[in-house]
This record gives sequence, structure tokens and C-alpha cells, in this order.
Amino acid sequence: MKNKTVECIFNEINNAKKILIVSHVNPDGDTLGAMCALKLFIGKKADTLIQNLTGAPETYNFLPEINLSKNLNNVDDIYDLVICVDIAAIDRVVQKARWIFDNAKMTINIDHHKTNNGYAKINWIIPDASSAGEVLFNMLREQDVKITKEIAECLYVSILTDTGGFRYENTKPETLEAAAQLIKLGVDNADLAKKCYNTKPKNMIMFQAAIISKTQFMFNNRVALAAIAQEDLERFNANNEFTEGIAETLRTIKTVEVSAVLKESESQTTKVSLRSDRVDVCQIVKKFNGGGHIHAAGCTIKKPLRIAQEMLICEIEKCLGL
Ligand SMILES: [Mn+2]
Repeated sequence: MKNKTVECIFNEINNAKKILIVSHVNPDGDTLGAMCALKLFIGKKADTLIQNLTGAPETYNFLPEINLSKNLNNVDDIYDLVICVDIAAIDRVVQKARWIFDNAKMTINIDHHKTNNGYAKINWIIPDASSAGEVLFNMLREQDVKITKEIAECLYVSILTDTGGFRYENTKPETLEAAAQLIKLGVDNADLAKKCYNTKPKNMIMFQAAIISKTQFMFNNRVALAAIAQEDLERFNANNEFTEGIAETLRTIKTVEVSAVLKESESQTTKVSLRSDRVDVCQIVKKFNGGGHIHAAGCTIKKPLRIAQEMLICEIEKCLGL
């Protein structure tokens, strides 16, 4: 049986003349994969938006049609329909995109974050799904949409990256079934894994080595905290992607229960990314209006790096029951 909300979403897509598909800030494989899959399905009348000034992150440059994406400099003003993919909260949409969202006749929110509060006019949130890509895959299948090889590749990248290569516990039987279906549709899984994981710039690894080497370990090595200052970013000519994976690397240390990466951004604000295998880090970032998943969450603290760090350590300490 077809779900009414899903049917409603496809009706809106059919009826709209001009559609904008929005991925979240600091885009990852899931948001970009889902965005490109949806673009391939909708076609010409859809624009895709990456919410930065410089376009697609290098790692995901291979995704079909990603290079047609608009950025905040060249996106149009008015769209009938705005679709957010993998966007847990409306504050993951920056000012200009928010204006477009607020002024659209219709808005749709396709996501899998438990913390998603349903900020759009139509919301389709499946908290048990591994990724926005898995949610979208099931929507397309339910509506008997022909999933081309290119669409399948995008959806596979979503699922692969959001499950950490099928290692996280969000990898359910349904997730693997979806991945299997996508491989049957022609996806070269080994090739996509290589493209997602083994194409890092040399400078990124050198930058990460420098940051990891000055990690602070606290509470008997139960907490690892890496703080990235503006000068670190400048020294390695780092872009946004360079910090990706540091928190995961620190989490692989046997004693570490919570790993934290703090990044100083220009305007006296600090971006925080938390990882844990054992602790609900989403509870920690909620104190700072953040969001995410139990084992991977993030927030922005409007304080300078050192102060943000103290505030965060305090919350982590409480969470660990210390
Ligand atoms: Mn996701």
C-alpha cells in the first residue's frame, strides 16, 4: 500500500514548476548523495544547492550532476518548492537559503534524524533508516520510479557513508537489502568505496596528523579532545573537509568513550563534533542546541574556542557521570 505522505510529496514534485533541493551545511556523502539522486529523478526543473560559496566538496565531485549545483552566490531567489534532504534542523540552513525556504509555496523535509522536529510543510522522517539515501530509496521504490544506475550510485554513496561503510549500528537488515538492490541495479560498490575513502589530498592527512598529535586526553583517557584554531587551518591551507574523520580516528582508541573535535570559526564561534561508541552524545550537544545521532552529533557554540572547550568538557563530564 502506498503511503499518503509519500504520495503527497510526489504530487508536489510533479506540480511544482521550479524546485530547489537543499543539502545541509558542511555537506557529507548522505546529504549530497540524496540531493543528487533527487535531482536526477526530477530533472531540469530542479536546482540543487550546496550551502557554501565554493561549490561541491572535492571528495564527492564524482557524484552525477553535482557540478551543476548552485552555491549561495548564484542560487535564484524564488522557488515553488524547496526540498531539504538530510537536514536535521532548520538552523542547518543558512540565512539566504532560509529566506528562499520561508518564501517557497511548499516545503518538504526528507530525513532520518531522530531529533528532526518536522520544520517543513510536509515532513517525511524515518528515524530507523540509516541515511536520507535509504529513506529516498524506499520512497522511489514505493512509487515505482525507475532507479537508473546513476540514481543508484548516488543513493549507495548516501548509505555507504552514513553507515561508516556499513559498520555503525544504524546498519540494519533493511539497509543492507537496500544496498544489495542498488548493486543489482549496476552500482560498482568497490569503486564507490574507493572514491569516498581513498582520494584524500596529501595536505589533509598532514593537517590531521598535526591536530591529532596535540589532542588532549582527559578523565583517564576516556575523553579525547582536539581543538583546531584558525592558525592551524591557515598553516595547512585547510578547507572544511580537512577536519572530517578526526573525531572518528580518535574514537578508535580503545579507552576513548567520547571524542570531540572543536573548530574555531571566524566570528568567535566554535563548531563542535562529537563521536562515541558508548555514550549518547546527542544529549550533550542538545545543551547547545545541536543535533545528530546517539553516536555522532554536532553543535555550534557561540563562544571563542577556549571558552567553548571548557563548557563542553563540563557537559561531557556530567554525561559520563564523573
Ligand atoms: Mn544522514
